[in-house]
Amino acid sequence: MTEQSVFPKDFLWGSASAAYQVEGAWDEDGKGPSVWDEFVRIPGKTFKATNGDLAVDHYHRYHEDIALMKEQGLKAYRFSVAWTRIFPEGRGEINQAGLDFYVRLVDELIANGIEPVLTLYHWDLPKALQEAYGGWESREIIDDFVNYAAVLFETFRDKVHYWVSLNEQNIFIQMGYMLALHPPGVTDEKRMYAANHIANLANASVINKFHEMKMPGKIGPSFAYSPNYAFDSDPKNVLAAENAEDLMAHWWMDIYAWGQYPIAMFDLLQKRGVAPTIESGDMELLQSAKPDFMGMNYYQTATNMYNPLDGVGQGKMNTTGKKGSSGESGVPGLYKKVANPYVDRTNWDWEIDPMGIHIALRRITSRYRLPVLITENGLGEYDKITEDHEIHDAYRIKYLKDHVAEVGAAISEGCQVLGYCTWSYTDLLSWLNGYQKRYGFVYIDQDETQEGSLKRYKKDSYYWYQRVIATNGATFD
Ligand code: BGP
Repeated sequence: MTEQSVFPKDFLWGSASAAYQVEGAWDEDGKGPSVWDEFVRIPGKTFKATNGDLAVDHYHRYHEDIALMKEQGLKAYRFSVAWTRIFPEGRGEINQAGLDFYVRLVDELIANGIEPVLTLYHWDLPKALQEAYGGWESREIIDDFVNYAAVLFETFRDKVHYWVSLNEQNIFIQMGYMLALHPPGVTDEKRMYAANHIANLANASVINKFHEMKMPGKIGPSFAYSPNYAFDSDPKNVLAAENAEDLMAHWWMDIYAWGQYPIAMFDLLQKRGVAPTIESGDMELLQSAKPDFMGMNYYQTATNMYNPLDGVGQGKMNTTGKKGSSGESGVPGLYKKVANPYVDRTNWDWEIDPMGIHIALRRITSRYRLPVLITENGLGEYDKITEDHEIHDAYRIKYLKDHVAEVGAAISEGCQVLGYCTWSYTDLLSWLNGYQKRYGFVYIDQDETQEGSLKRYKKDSYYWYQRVIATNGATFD
């Protein structure tokens, strides 16, 4: 317990979600299909073939969900807009019924004193754009994305003050174009870097549009940052960690903040023939776009070792919740990710490293001098509900408490942190891990076969966060 809060008065104690993972109503009120609506229907793609058709029915129950937020004292709620509700085909005519849902949602949040944090893109690309021109692989997407964003900017100009442009570009690009675990299910390094470059241009264009429209508020991307450590002080391992930090983190964040690709990695990818094609004007555009903050999703760190040219490549991911079922992975010649002997891990083999969030904040602050909005942090676990409808998630409280303490420490060292959003508010669909991996403060009665009443129950962590918010982080024990 700390006596005095180090958190600024207006600190955004928040929680987050994403449209596809909570809303359901996948084809209601004129919504068009997204690439995820299609992908989940391909056999073997998601855990037990779970999908977001119904999700946790937030589309119809947002009223009740916001009432729970209000009771908890939540200061901010981060959600994403489904592009396909606004433009069922990704472009063309606005679907007013879809836009109206978000107007109601935002109004309800504001009426309850909760700051809306709006994510423009959390992976549910309109299927029509994927089919028309290959989605992120075509520069045509830049105008369509800007046009879609501009509709939201105009609609919510005086209501939404915090905007996230792209959620975890590093994840959706790598999962979509290299690991084939997300749509469009491609494995092609050259295409991955090409699509990523176009996503960079779209991100920069949207940020510029926001500033050109003189929007009263802040905008930034949300990056999934796993700070890289060296396994030990063997210089080979230290260099491996540098490689990993350059290729897995600076590759995106240097572009967001500076409009520059890391020198060594760009050179290497060029020699290997997979670097993105830079057209004239691209770098000028990237350099002109200045985010107002760096959004950071933090879950874990990555520990690295030297990986020879004939070393490990992509390893097995644990999407089943069987601890220890993931394999080593890496990039031959650059680094490989190994288990950190100093930290524990979750049942999905995500390393639990609270000090890592502190290190992440320090690194971003020193390198980019940008404020940070923590847009996600949380623990995915199995939760059990008792007969009295209680959920004793002490492990989640511990996880969050330890992370919040480290955020506080980083603030007291001079990092400017705008807010902290947990992942997630209610339990929700985990893209590849189904409904059994739970993250919320609010338990949803629904098992991994999607059976259940969808009733909401408060977990112990709900009350814990309520106290944290009430004392502005002065008390988190
Ligand atoms: C982030 C995503 C979220 C969420 C979270 C938890 O990468 O932005 O949408 O899913 O991770 O991940 P998972 O559901 O795989 O456990």
